[in-house]
Amino acid sequence: MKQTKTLSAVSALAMLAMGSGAAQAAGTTSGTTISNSVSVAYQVGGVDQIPVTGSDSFTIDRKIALTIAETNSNTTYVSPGQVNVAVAFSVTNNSNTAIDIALSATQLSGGAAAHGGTDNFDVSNFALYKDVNGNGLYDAGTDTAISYADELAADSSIQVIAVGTIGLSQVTNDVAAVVLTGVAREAGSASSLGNVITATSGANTTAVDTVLADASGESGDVAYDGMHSDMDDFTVLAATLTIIKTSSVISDPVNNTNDPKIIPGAVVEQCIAVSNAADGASAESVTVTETVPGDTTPVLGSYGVYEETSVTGTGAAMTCSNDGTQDLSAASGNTVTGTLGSIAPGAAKGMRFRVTIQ
Ligand SMILES: [Ca+2]
Ligand SMILES: [Ca+2]
Ligand SMILES: [Ca+2]
Ligand SMILES: [Ca+2]
Repeated sequence: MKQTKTLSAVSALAMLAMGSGAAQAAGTTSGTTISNSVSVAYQVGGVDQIPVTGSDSFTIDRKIALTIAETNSNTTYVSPGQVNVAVAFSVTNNSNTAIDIALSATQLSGGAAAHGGTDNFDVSNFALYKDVNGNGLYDAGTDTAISYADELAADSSIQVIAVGTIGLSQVTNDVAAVVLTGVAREAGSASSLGNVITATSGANTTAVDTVLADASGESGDVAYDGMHSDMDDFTVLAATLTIIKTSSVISDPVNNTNDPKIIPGAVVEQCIAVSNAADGASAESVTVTETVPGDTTPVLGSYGVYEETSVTGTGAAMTCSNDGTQDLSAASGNTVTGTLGSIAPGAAKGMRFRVTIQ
């Protein structure tokens, strides 16, 4: 007997689950009519009578909710001058009906950023796009400008990207903070932004009533206001180069290399040491160009330029380590060029060349 009861309870549950086949995280779709029937059996004089039945039905109201969320929990590192940098957000409809979501991306003017640091600059060419190929990056010709999510179905999401350009003068640890705010709107018609959604005031009615059920966001919206927001940011990693130039006399026509002095005809070796700050980005394609003064002549064919992969000393005491590779073609006329390549954060390289005093 007990087993029978248990079985019937299970199948009743299964039926319920199947009956609400559109069941979703947002719950039963608004406008759905749920009917309850009841049957009362009874006997008179020991004989079963025709049961009495009754029914009731009610309509599911609208729960309006939305979530704006950055798609990763990190800042986006950028370089000075970098174009089309992007931060990505998901826009989710948590309502039990399709809605439009109006979207506005703004930039903070000062204040705490989401991932530490304080907002201290704005990106330029700031714009919001639908991330059509979902890679979190801006792809010209693929990603499309967007100002609202249209006819977003219950429980579905789109990804958008806020895109901008970093100024060339920004320095390491500069932060530009971005806010994305979504406002729930009526789905209205396709390809147009629907009207503002307002909550039903007063008592429940037999029609489809509306309840705003959104949470409070990260910037400027509260719970149950039909809006949601989240913040993200760009953090600059620049390469900060320091250049120290030193010289030493190698020989003169009188003393040769024995305590030489800088007299006409003397050969002077110059070192240009270049270091990159430890807290920034790698400096790439580093090229050092020196135009030697008019009273000197580069020692070209016989000496050229030595491109050094390290230096000795730090800061103002940096000088060439003499580990360089000779490059005989690195000078032309009075111009001497050292091609140093990449200098990693915290690393230093140098170039050495010689001039003759006229
Ligand atoms: Ca800013
Ligand atoms: Ca993209
Ligand atoms: Ca619409
Ligand atoms: Ca809210």
